[in-house]
Amino acid sequence: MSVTKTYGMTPPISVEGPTPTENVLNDELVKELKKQGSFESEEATKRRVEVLQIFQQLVQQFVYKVSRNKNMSEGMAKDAGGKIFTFGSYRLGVYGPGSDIDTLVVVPKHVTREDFFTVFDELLRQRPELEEIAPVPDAFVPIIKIKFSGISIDLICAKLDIPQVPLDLSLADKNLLRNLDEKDLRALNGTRVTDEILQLVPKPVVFKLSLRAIKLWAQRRAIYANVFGFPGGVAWAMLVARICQLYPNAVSAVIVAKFFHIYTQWSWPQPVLLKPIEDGPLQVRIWNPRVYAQDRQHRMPVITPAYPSMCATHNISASTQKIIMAELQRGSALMQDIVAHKKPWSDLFVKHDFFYKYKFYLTIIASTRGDDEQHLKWSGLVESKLRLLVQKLETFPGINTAHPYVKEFEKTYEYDTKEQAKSIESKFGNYSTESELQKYKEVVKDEDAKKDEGTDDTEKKHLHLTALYIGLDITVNNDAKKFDIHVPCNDFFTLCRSFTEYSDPSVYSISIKHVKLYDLPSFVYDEGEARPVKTKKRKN
Ligand code: 3AT
Ligand code: MN
Ligand code: MN
Repeated sequence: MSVTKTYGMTPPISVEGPTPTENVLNDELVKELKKQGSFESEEATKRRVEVLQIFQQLVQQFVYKVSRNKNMSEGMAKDAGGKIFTFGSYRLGVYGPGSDIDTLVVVPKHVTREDFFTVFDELLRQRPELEEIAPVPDAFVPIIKIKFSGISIDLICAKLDIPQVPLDLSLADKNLLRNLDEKDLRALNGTRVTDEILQLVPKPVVFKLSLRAIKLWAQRRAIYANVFGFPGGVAWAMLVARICQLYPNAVSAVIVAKFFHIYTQWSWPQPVLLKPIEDGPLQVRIWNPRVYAQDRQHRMPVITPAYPSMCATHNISASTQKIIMAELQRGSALMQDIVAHKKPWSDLFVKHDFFYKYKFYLTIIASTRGDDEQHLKWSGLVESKLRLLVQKLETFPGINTAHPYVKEFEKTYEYDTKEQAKSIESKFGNYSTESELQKYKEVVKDEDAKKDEGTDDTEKKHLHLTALYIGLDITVNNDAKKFDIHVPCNDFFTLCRSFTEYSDPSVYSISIKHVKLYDLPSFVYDEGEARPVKTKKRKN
């Protein structure tokens, strides 16, 4: 069972198998991950497999139906095929109880994306197992989001330039990418990358368990979020995969320890690669810092293995790099004690202290006087631009670090008059004024809310608020008031407002509030979590 083949760009560091102590440590890791709720039950996993079988059949029905509609013979229509692939956490084997199944539907050339949003959509709606459906045909990657038999499923579609898609089709061949449009290429990318990562690790079982541990750690430490300038799921997977290549016979506990050891020592911006970067048949850009100045800006490049190779971590900024490195240091120090059995694994997974850590915070508030969908889009846009504000702030004199938090906080209030809406906006997000918000009715989103909407005859207007946070580590020269960040904030407003659909200030607003540590609102703390305690030492 011992692996001797070389995986990756360099020979392994060690081909040793585990010692008895390492095996014990590994068992303890499994036990801790179970305790933390990382795994779902066997029955639930069986249900996922069954649902995927149903989807494979549905996709064949879909392709058959479209083929027949286009006057193909019975036989040709049957042979046209159609196949599902998965990507995301399900494919990587690191899904938990709440995870969705990210599913790619691959169809032959005569089936269009429009067919996917009409014919396939219709087939889905005929199924009794369907609980929710939300098609988003105009997204960057067009998608149908559904809930089916209690499982969330993201469905995306890719059309290949071949007449038939048989069940044994593999997406590994880069020639399959010829003659495809941008959207099809993007849809295929997720599956091609995850498939290849799994091919490039010596022991997939060891890789999956190690990734589960790293993913849990990164989530707890609030450094898992591509949009906010941290690595996302694919980047963390590749980082773990590279360690697996370097220690092909190690158990997951050892991989996790080496992960921290190696990435604290890494000479960034040296890229993390799982194999040599390949050339290919398309006119597309491949990551290459020697050619592209933009690629030279990447601070901690982690490169996807599937053609066309890209940097999965281009969002990392000076600040987030500093934060990631500090977390890696913390992990590395802890791992020394965990390996020595001086500390338990649970210490590695302790929650972050973001809302205790800084003296000053910026609260970025996106608000909408309108419906859920409008707010979802507006807050999504603001969220996607936040890292640009971080990048401006971190170069601002006096700011050492601008630390974005990885989750948004959302509230919805009922209001009648403009003045009330203004008042809610001004009181929201500060501990000293939050009690004054109690006079407004908070709308709590839940499963039944949607059903009630039609019968709601009060027609109350809704104000949606989303708060995002940036922690500031600043050097203030005795007077905090001299510290004026109006310019970067205004630039950020202008940027968000430059999208004409959000230019109406009576519907969409954006503001930034400075909040001191002790004024942070209650909603940033979990239930039972203590508020930060003032220490008397400080003068102001
Ligand atoms: P979960 O276990 O589902 O929480 P995951 O890693 O599967 O973790 P997602 O389902 O959110 O996470 O995403 C799976 C992949 O889908 C990751 C990325 O390649 C792609 N993806 C997710 N969100 C977007 C997006 N907004 N735009 C483009 N691709 C996306
Ligand atoms: Mn997923
Ligand atoms: Mn998903």
